[in-house]
Amino acid sequence: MKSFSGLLALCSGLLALQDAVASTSPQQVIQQPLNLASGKGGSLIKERPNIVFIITDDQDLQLDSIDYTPLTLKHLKKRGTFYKNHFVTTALCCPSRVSLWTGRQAHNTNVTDVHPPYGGYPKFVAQGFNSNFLPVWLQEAGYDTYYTGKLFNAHTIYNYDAPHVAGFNGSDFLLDPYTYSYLNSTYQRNHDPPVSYEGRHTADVIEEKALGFLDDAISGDRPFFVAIAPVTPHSNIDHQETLRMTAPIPAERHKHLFNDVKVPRTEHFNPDTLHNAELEPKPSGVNWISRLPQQNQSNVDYNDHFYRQRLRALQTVDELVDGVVKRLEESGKLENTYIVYTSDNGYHIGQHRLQPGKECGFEEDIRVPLFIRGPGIPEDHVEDAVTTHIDLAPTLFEIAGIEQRDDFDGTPIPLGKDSVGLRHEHVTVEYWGLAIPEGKYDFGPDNPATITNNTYKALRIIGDEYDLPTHTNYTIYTPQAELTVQTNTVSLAILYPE
Ligand SMILES: *[C@@H]1O[C@H](CO)[C@@H](O)[C@H](O)[C@H]1NC(C)=O
Ligand SMILES: *[C@@H]1O[C@H](CO)[C@@H](O)[C@H](O)[C@H]1NC(C)=O
Ligand SMILES: *[C@@H]1O[C@H](CO)[C@@H](O)[C@H](O)[C@H]1NC(C)=O
Ligand SMILES: *[C@@H]1O[C@H](CO)[C@@H](O)[C@H](O)[C@H]1NC(C)=O
Ligand SMILES: *[C@@H]1O[C@H](CO)[C@@H](O)[C@H](O)[C@H]1NC(C)=O
Ligand SMILES: CC(=O)N[C@H]1CO[C@H](CO)[C@@H](O)[C@@H]1O
Repeated sequence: MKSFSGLLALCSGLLALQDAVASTSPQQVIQQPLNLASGKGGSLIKERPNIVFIITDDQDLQLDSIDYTPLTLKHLKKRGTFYKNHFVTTALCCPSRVSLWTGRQAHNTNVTDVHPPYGGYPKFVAQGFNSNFLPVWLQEAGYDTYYTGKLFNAHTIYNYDAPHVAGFNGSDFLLDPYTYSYLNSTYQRNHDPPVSYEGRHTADVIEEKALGFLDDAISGDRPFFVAIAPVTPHSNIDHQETLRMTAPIPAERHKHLFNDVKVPRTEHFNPDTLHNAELEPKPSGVNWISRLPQQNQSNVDYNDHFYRQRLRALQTVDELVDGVVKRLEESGKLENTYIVYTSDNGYHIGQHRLQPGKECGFEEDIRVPLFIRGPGIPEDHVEDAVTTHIDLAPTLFEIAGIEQRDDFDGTPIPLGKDSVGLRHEHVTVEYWGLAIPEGKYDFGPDNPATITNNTYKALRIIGDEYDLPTHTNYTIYTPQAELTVQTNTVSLAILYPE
């Protein structure tokens, strides 16, 4: 029971923080009103801003991926705001995307996995969200809506019409089991049957589809929402008997790039047991992470290659951003369009000795890029406010001039430089189930490196005077069980007992 008082101190600290957070009612979140076009009746509808939403797959912020995408930096960071403290609430594609498009935490969507029974497209439908998520709401509010790319996992060539995804005027979805096949993607347009794009690079296919929908949207009479969801830089998965997740495959024209680039050797990269100047030996993680073996040189070299393949593959997204901005500019719509750029979750490669992957509560996994450019958004501005994926649907409501919903867990994020809104200082991070090493080492459901019970809840807390927690770990004893509280510069996670 040595840490019991520590537990009390820790818990009361957290409770105090939660109280502080809870006492901030949505009404108190004061925001500078956006300088949106106003008018009467029909003209108001006409002048409402357009939204283009680009969402990449597994793109990190912490491993510096954005530094390698100069066009995105030029168009979105320089001409817009970079939200440097933006987090996902669940570091896994499908739960994160459902939270994003509904504005709710995963414990409230109950879509907590990538496959049924706990997640995937069928679970999204079963939870009633197909008639109750962002595109449906935007359409009801007068927007024309379009989507191309990956929507959710377990959205397949078998279930795409049972039912069709609702809420879009035009859609062309990547479908499993070919979603992550960089050279053999399969798409399904509107209510048509699936079409295979064998032999074409996934990036070229989505660029064509995205610009096509953008043209459709631009030629319409109503304001538009166009979502573009490339699968890049997710691992490549080809449909075959034995599942394998390998490095992404860049387009031919980018294969030669970045030969000397390596995963940033930050403090937590493949650490020795005594990896830092702390006074006592300290594994850089707890629970199963503390038992990971240090990676040997061949493994580190492979992971560096994996990293370069991600950066190379991302070049196509960079080109896509450029193409989208140019098309908007040519049409005269750029000035009245918000462009949002983010990813569904982050990614780690070698930090804490982890093989490439996500699903953990570490900074690499939960921090993702967020850029917003558009009317009233400060240019070349870096925003410190803590923002999360569940805030994005509320933010788009704000942009579109729609009244906030009672079932949103998130709140609109500050969009203007002078926003004085009270912001939350915490992010609720939650996760259920597996942690899967991707890449060629330790992959596979039967490999002991696949962790079946990586379930945790965590609070990541950042305020003006604190950035909690620090490099500490606590072992906590409760009447029920021993809990390990994981703190790793990162997030404070309660890992369920082993
Ligand atoms: C969440 O979904 C799972 C799987 O269908 C189900 O067993 C569970 O009861 C659901 N939880 C809630 C709170 O609805
Ligand atoms: C988009 O769909 C909505 C809802 O069905 C409809 O009202 C609107 O007219 C459609 N827009 C176009 C351009 O067809
Ligand atoms: C490519 O995908 C199609 C299905 O869309 C499939 O029939 C074909 O076998 C795949 N090709 C390869 C090489 O896997
Ligand atoms: C390096 O580590 C990997 C992963 O554990 C292992 O498969 C491989 O055999 C090791 N290579 C050497 C040269 O020790
Ligand atoms: C967690 O999973 C491991 C196997 O990955 C298993 O050995 C262990 O018993 C599990 N612990 C709990 C609490 O389920
Ligand atoms: C899992 C882990 O890292 N546990 C360490 C937490 O810190 C104590 C000392 O304060 C170590 O004894 C544990 O090994």
